[in-house]
Order: sequence, then C-alpha cells, then structure tokens
Amino acid sequence: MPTLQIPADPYTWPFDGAAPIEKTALLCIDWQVDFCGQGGYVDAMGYDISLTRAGVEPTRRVLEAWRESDGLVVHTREGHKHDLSDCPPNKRWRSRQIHAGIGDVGPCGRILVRGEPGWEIIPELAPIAGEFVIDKPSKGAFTTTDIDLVLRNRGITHLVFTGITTDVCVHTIMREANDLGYECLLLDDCTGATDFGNYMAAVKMVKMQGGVFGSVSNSQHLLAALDNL
Ligand code: C5J
Repeated sequence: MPTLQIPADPYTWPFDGAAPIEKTALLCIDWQVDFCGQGGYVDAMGYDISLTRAGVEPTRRVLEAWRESDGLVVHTREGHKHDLSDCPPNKRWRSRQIHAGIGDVGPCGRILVRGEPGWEIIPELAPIAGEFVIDKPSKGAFTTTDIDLVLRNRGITHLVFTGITTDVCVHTIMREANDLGYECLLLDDCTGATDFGNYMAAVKMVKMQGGVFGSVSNSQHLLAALDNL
C-alpha cells in the first residue's frame, strides 16, 4: 500500500511513521470567492486579498498531484441558508459592524449565503466529480456537519490541510480534528490569513508543545512524496 512520509516541523509527519494514501484525505478549506476573490466578504472588510490568495497556486499543484494519486479530496464551504436561520445573531451583528454584513448584498451577491457567486469555490480549486463537498454554517466543521462520519466511513485517519483563513477556519477545523485523534499536517504555503502576523502566529501555534495540533510542512515536500509513490 503506498504511504506518505513528509519532512515537517516539529516532527516528520506522520507520528506513526507512514500515512497510507488510502487513509489520508486532502482538505481544501473554504477556497471561496468570499474569502479570496475581488468583491467578496474579505475584500469588503477591507483586507488585502493577495494574502488570502497567496496559497492558491501551490494548492492547485497539490490538488492536481493528489488527484493523480487517487487520494480522497474533501472541500468545505462556509455559508448560510437564504433565510439566515443558521447564522448566529452575534455573527451577523459583528459582520455588519465592519460593513460586510452576512446576508447583505455585495458585488458578489449576498455575503456568505449558499448559492451566491461569492460563496462558490474559486475555479482554480473547484471540486470535481467524486470529491466530497461539506457545507458548514460555521468556522469549524466537526460539530456542525457530518464530516467526521464521512471521513470515518472511508477509513480516514490522517488529514493534510490547505485552505483559508489560517487563523480562523483552518485552525478551528485542525483543532477539532486533532482532538478527535486525526493526525494532521498543515501545508504552510497552501494557506493564508487576512493578516500576515496572524498567519505566522497560527502556523507557529500548530507547532508549539511538540506539535500540539499536528505538524507543518509545505507543498514542495508533499509533491516530492507523491512523486515517489
Ligand atoms: C472566516 C474562514 N474568516 N473561512 N472564515 O470567517 O476562515
């Protein structure tokens, strides 16, 4: 069975020596127009989308190679129902304070609402047939969706993380997954945050205490390992 072993910091990933590709999923978290496209939610909040777009090209290369290895791909999308019945009032209130109200109309349609142009995954990283897409009304995924069931039904024990934003949804999902016993790897050039300092801190936090949430590597190391399969 083909396995992965990736040079990473603070430990060579995975902790158990080798990750069988059929037990490993590539997670692509919230690569949506709202988080990295012009006129989307992050843009409307006034952040520099070049920071959240920084990981697009490395992730595209990883996704292409992962697909060739027949590994499982799971995409997530953050978004709410049209009637916002699944949007916590404090989340909507907070976003309106900074003039990017969830559910309000912006250049990419209603912000973070399912089915709107801003909610779509960007074309470069769009899912293809056979890949799972998990819709979540939340930053995390494990308490608000069936992702854990989907992964366990496929025998997945190891997770490779790409996505945005590093310090919000990626971190929340990685922490949830780590708590549930999944062995996690973050690719640091396949992620980005709305603030570079927060990106750096979020990556550092994964590595503290000997890898409290997992280990950190990059696309080059993963691509080399996939090439050697
Ligand atoms: C945020 C996310 N930042 N995908 N969501 O609200 O990180």
